[in-house]
Amino acid sequence: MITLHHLNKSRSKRIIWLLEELELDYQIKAYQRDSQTFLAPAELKAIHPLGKSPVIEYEQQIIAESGAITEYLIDTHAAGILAPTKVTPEYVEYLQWIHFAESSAILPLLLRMFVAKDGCLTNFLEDYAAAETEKVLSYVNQSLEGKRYLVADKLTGADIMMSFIVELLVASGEVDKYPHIANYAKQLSLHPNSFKAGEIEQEHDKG
Ligand SMILES: N[C@@H](CCC(=O)N[C@@H](CS)C(=O)NCC(=O)O)C(=O)O
Repeated sequence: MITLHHLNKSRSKRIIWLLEELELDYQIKAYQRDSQTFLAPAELKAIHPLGKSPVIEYEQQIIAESGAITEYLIDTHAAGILAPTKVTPEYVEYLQWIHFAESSAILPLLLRMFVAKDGCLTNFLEDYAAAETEKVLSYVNQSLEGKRYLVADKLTGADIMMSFIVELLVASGEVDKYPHIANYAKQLSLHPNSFKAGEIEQEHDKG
């Protein structure tokens, strides 16, 4: 049995979707963000020193980082189904998107959110975050032209990882500036296990 340490309104929804997609036996231990700071409660630090979510307990091992959890669970349970065959050009593309989601893509989006939250004048950060956001989103938009999924015309872990980025963009109200991302966002949200993950997330959100 896998235990998912899940924080409300978080990247952990990716892992709910993945676990549902893989039809694995799992339980959710839910945590709520602090209503003022939006940070995770201290209890999560007892699970992993960073005190962040998602974290899974799997066969006596604690695994943090949504990208690592995604790659590992797919490798062990769905290689060739939710990932292209290894040592192929599609597999390289798949890896790039998995890592892109938690590196190049997330950084400018978070910077922009933090700058807006602070509401201060910045010398450099606001323009940098805006320019980088435009750069990464234009790249994603262009990459999705004429496609339903990012890689090999089928759902892979890369789409599950990118779903959080796409949801942030939808929540910001700007998705229509990027028509191919907008179509992709709609398509992913209607995916049965993505929809189910949204319902499960709601059930565990007391915020
Ligand atoms: N790179 C990590 C990021 C984990 C992360 O920052 N999670 C956020 C939720 S989306 C969190 O736990 N924030 C609460 C906090 O930092 O206190 C991953 O992909 O899992």
